[in-house]
Amino acid sequence: MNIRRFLTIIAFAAALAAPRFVYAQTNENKFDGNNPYTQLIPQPKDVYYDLNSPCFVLKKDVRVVSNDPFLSDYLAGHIKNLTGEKVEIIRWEKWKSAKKTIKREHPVISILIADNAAPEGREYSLEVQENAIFIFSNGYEGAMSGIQTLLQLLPPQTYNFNNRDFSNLIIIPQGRIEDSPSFRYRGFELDVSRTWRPAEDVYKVLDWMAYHKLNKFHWHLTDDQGWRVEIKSLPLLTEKGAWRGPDEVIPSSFGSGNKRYGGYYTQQQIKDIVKYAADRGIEIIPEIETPGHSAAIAGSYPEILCEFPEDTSINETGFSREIWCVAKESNYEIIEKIIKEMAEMFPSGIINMGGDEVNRFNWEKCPDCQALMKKMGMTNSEQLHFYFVSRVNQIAKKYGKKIAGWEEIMYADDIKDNSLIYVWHSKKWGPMAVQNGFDCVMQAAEYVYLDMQQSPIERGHNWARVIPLEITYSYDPIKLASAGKDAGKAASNLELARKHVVGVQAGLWEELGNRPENFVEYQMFPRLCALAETGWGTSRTIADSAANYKYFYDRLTQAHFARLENMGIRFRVPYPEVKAEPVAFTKTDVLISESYMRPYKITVTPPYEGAVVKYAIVSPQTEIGNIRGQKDTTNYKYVYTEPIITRDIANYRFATFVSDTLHSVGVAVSNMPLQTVRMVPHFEIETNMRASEKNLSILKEYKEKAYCRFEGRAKAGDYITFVFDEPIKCSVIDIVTGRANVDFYGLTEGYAEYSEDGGAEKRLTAAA
Ligand code: TNX
Repeated sequence: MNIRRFLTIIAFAAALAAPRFVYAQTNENKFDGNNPYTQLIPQPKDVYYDLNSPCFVLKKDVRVVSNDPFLSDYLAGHIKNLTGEKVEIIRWEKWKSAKKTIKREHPVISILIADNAAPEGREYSLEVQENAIFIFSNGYEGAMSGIQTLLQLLPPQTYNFNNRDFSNLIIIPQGRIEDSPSFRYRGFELDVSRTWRPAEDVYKVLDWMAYHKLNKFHWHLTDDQGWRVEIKSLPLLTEKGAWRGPDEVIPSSFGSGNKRYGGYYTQQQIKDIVKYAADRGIEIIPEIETPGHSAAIAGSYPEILCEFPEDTSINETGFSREIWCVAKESNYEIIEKIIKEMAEMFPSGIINMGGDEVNRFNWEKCPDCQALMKKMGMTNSEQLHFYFVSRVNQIAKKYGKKIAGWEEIMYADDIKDNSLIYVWHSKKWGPMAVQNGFDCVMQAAEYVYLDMQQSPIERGHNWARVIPLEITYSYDPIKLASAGKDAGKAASNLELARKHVVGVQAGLWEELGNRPENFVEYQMFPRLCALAETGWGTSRTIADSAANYKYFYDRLTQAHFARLENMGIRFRVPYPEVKAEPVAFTKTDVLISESYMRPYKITVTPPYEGAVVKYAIVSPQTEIGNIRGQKDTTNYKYVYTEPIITRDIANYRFATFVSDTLHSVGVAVSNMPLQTVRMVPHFEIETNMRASEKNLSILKEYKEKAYCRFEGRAKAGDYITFVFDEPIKCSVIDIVTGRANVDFYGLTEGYAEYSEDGGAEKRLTAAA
């Protein structure tokens, strides 16, 4: 292709289409509801616009011209959601020869990929003129990013493939964007082992990533609770290792209950998904967990384990003792079989071999591992891990792959030039990785582990911390990786961090992914929008961090929520703040209120401008938040418009509504102790299981998150009896086992006995 000539033609067409105009710089960084250039996520690098010149008008006769067939189809498909009509696509070659017939009344959107097409130092440019839009990019990924920016300049229905409400007037003001990301690696990791996600779900995730300019999908395909990728030479991995439940090689866990649960991707499905991702500018980096987190493969091929009487008990974090024996040569042959087939399925230059949380208990008992240690002159069993990683690295190299792994693999020999380290304990391992010259992806648990709770009343882990949106948005991977004990050290680390931190990634571990429905989306969004901006390198354009966050939050709630909704994402909606204060007694109050319960005034602060808050009047026991992930069946009937005066402050629940069906968790008055808003009947506990008095007393605290730790695992016949002073009435009994917020281990079946009106006992059975 003659690119120079093409550019000339475009310049010519552009000159015909509109007079040149002066662009205004948007450095004010303020959201403006009438200006789409202030509504983009991630915020591009350089944005110019002109609100005074005639706008580009998107009409049904718009044409897409491109030298890339997929990209033109992709864009045309999204535009059709707005116009309702098939968009004419003109291939570049044809357009070139037919240029004279292109008339001014046909708006044109052209996408051109060519060397040096983008402005210096940028990956793409997007220019909107009166009758034409141009995306110029040096490469495919940049062109995809340019298209994503353009989609965000259009109405949100462009993401809605079920849209039937076509608008006649779609306009974009004139403007120009010159853009490129700061991090070349902008990733999202999904664990499909703990909760099985079929291929359709993965396709959706890839679409959502592309919309946010995320370009690496780290696919956590294996773990203790399920092997999810077909390996033809090791068929038992998916015949057995993909399933858990009664009589399966993997016991039930994470609420999969007393039934067979699981699934896996066939090689053909994987290849299709890899292609789908590549079309959207996304590289898939697969992960096979070794040598720990390997109960699924150990269940299928027990010969990978050390040879001595096995202790298969698991501890409560699910980090099992079933790990690969390091000393068995045959194990490296099995690993080679896996890597060979993985290399055929995944074109990525990287294969992630896991390496986190290796429980070395077995190695310390295994005579063969002990002999190997002796032979190699090792003094610590951790060195066996490094030995294993080096061996796996050699195999990966044979298939042209770099090895990636969690930070724990870092001290293995000879992997520096052929590895990528994933840092999850950022404070310690971020600086350690960059100081030791390792390229790394920063996946700092305390900012971007999307399995963490978004607030204390919502479902999720919290071991890293509770991670609300602001925390994810404040993520600064370079700062974390360059932290040093003194200022001088930090400065020199900064250089190293800039050099070695290749990117950022958010991760969604799925121990708690089984419910409620759509929990993946709930945990991903909107926190992934914040991560997208960190990855793009524009999350701290304004020096004042509060103003910076406000600009993001305005773009998100005032513009991007509508996009997410049209993408079909059931994202997490922020809940309102609800406070109550006592209202002065009046004479009539005293008269009517025998219990002397004071009236209160409840005031609600909506979580963002324009948010609709609705409320319901319920029983005081109604759950607050969604710690247990049950479906919220509350009927939020009333729209909140002004403060409510009531004596029954315990009976009100409030939720933010984005649409009739998408709303936040329900919350109660937050500034009163639970006892004030709930009735607390007194009871004693009897049990045959062993626990300290202190632990048992926790059960009586009436705190949703409190739990009692018993000694040892529960067995059939164990019981806890709650003996209430007086009969109590309730409509629901929840039986929860596991840890606080994390009701995933322990029992798969249990029952509660209760009686109605003190009569014969009835049984309520439950399977977890
Ligand atoms: C730690 S992060 C793990 C995962 C768990 C996760 C839960 C990492 C490398 N290992 O196996 O799923 O915590 O938050």
